[in-house]
Amino acid sequence: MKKILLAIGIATLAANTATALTFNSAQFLGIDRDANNEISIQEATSFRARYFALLDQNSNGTVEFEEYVKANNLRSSTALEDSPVPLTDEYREADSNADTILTLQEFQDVGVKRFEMLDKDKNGIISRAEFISPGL
Ligand SMILES: [Ca+2]
Ligand SMILES: [Ca+2]
Ligand SMILES: [Ca+2]
Repeated sequence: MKKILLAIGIATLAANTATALTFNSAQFLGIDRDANNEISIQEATSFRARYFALLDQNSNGTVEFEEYVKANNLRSSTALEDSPVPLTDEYREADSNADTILTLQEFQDVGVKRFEMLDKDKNGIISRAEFISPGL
């Protein structure tokens, strides 16, 4: 079950998989683990940690851009295996020191920023209505 929810979340983040669920509800369900229709900062942080672990394919605690490319299938299947892929906005946003290595800290900083952005009424919780693209 964990794996399935995670897969839904990642597919949604990649935003190129058509599912019956909208972006909003698919990702929301994956993050709201206690299913109370609210996302707490703890749930957001733990979602970001799970997402980071998936991206970190060699489990060395950092996500190099190449890992990110592979995890998100950003290189077209006809491209050469090591052909360059331009940095995505999401990666650039997270890589605050621009060394093309994401640390968990950098990745979580973005999560906190996004959380604060989404939490329009500043009550420390993201409601379904507040949860809009690009989500967390
Ligand atoms: Ca890694
Ligand atoms: Ca970095
Ligand atoms: Ca709120």
